[in-house]
Amino acid sequence: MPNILREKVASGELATVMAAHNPLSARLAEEAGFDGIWASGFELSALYGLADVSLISMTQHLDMMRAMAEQMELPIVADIDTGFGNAINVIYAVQQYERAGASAVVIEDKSFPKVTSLVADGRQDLLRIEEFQGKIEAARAARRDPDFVIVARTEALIAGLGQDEALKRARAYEAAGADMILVHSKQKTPDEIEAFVKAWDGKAPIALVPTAYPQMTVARVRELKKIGLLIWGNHAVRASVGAMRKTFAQIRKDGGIHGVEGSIASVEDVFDLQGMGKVKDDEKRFLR
Ligand code: SPV
Ligand code: MG
Repeated sequence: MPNILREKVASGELATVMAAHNPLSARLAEEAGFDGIWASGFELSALYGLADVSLISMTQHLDMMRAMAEQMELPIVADIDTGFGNAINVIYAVQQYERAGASAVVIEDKSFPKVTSLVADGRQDLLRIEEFQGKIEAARAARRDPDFVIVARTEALIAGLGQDEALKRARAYEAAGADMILVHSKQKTPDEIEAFVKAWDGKAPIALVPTAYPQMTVARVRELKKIGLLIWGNHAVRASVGAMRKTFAQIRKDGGIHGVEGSIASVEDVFDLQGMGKVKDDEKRFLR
């Protein structure tokens, strides 16, 4: 199967992917028209009620990613955090994720166990540049399909090390063979990221996760150029939390479910998302 994401990267187009944490949220992202799915570690951790600090195992994340891949054609960008250990762990992870149907993996330059990026005063320890280059090279060596996209993510700005360090790391990771560079920032405005994008002198396209600076729109990203991948990082789980909290509170307040009927999805809507129509057709064809 052609890697649609690779084709977009090669043609200099922008791909916009939405976070998902299970096949249902991935299907809703597909329905909304996004170019792909971000198999977010933060979202899956939250789903288990756990902090995004390397508590979820590779198997848990991989199983969910595989369940999504089995149900859709959209490319999946798998968030594999630090690669679950050193370069040896990265080799195994890349083999597993590629086989399970991912189109791309994002590996970040933090030490294992990592701490979620956007938390205030989070402990953010970065690997030595050479060590992370080894992990990128290991990822390249492990992929079977040369079109499988390897994204190197630098957390230099998140760790407060500044733009020079972020650029130095991005250049080193491109030299190690990364297809794309993800640079993350938790500044509340896009200034820090825009400065990085303007200063970026590499050939690899940039990937952004503008969660902390929501003023960054698709239109602005196109103006800035150099950006190949835009990740809406956690909007599936945040939308669900908001909707569930509101609905549950209203049911408690009303002493019944009558008040929420108009604002939640109908049972028929969920039947459609589950493929119940096909089950009924198949029953007619095959059940005797
Ligand atoms: C994720 O969604 O898991 C990410 C993005 O890696 S962030 O949580 O902002 O680090
Ligand atoms: Mg993550």
